[in-house]
Amino acid sequence: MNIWDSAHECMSRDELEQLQLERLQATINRVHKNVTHYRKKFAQPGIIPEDIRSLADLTKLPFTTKEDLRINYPYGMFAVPLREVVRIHSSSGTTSKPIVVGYTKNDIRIWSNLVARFMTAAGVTSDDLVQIAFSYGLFTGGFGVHYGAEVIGASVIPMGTGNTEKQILIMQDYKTTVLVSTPSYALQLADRISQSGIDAKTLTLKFGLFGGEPWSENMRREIESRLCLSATDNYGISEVIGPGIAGECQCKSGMHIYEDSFIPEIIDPQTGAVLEAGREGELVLTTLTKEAFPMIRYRTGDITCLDYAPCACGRTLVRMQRVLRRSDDMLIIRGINVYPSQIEEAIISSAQGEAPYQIIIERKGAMDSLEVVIEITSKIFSLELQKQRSFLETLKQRIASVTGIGVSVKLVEANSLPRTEGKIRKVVDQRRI
Ligand code: DLL
Repeated sequence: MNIWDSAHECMSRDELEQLQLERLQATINRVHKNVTHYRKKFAQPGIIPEDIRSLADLTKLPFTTKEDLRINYPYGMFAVPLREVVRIHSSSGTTSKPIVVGYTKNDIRIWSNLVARFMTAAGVTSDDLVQIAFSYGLFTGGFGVHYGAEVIGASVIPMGTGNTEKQILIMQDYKTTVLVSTPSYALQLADRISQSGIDAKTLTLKFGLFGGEPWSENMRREIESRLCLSATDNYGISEVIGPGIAGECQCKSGMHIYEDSFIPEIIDPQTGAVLEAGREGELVLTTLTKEAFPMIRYRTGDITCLDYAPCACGRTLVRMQRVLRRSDDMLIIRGINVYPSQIEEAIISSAQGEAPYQIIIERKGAMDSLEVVIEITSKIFSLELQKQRSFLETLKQRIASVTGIGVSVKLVEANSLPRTEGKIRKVVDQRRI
């Protein structure tokens, strides 16, 4: 089993903790000096950088949340002047404004090498042809994985998302050996491949690297058998870096977190208390090597647990379990983060007031679909049919523009949505993964 950076992936715990402490102190110094938000936040409990003398002192620092990033939109959390920033990405899934993240030249170099780690761990080498079916753009998936694959020296096919027929054609003709996508898109590809009468065994796929959304062991088995490849999980979050925070090795028993670049903590999402190793809770990450956009104790909202036991692959890095669920109400639809409150705001502004509604998420075949069902209020009822139609159309467009996903919207009779103790369950997620 190849290891991309054995010097950092196989360190002894002592060496690793020494390196983490040095990098943590340097990071805290830098953000204290360059980011007003952190300076003010640290001042509340009266912390100065010199107070961080051991890794345990990290818990003295306040958490950073999505809300902090939103308030500092767009560049308030940057720790370098914009002239040093060479790339900007953003994260979906907040109400109103997205979150803007930046990278220096050195950040891109480090990021690419982190991606190269999980790709190598999954089995990718310079001999491979890597088809990337993540979107290229503000989303960190496409470019993030692309640069990592190039660092390995693999031949990259930058397909982007969608265009499933063409993806399959290219897979056949270019002899793709590695597919990188969301797990749900891999299943969609598998559906189309079998519908087209193609025998997946005749394809040249060896590895599938999947991430960006939750999936399960069942899904892994299904993807592996239907696409005839070995499937591994990898984890990332735009606010922290993008893909390249953690990835599975071929032992497939948890994702190694690149601890020389990120300190993971698990907290109780209700109390914020740090939990001991092995307990399930919310993952909190602190970056150790990022220049443009360092994150101190960022609450990811992802529920998982950490395993420090040695792994047969030889890496000494802690492993995080699959993301079990979210600590908040964020939904991931076709790889895009969506908050129900974004949809609610669109409904209220289109209906010019409250309207009872329900959001229903289903997986039809391998495809996630989201339907918004709205009860007819007297305001909507009083509209002529033509106006009702245009209300639905406007609402659909509004939701698509704030969330980035296409949805269907339908009107139903007043009081027809099921209620428990008078309340409508606003989000019904019927997906089985
Ligand atoms: O999804 C970054 C990424 C791109 C990761 C490509 C892996 C591959 P965001 O759009 O900011 O960034 O979404 C981050 O997606 O907080 C998790 O809830 C979820 N997520 C990401 N990877 C996994 C995974 C990218 N392997 C949010 N399993 C995170 C489960 C995942 N959930």
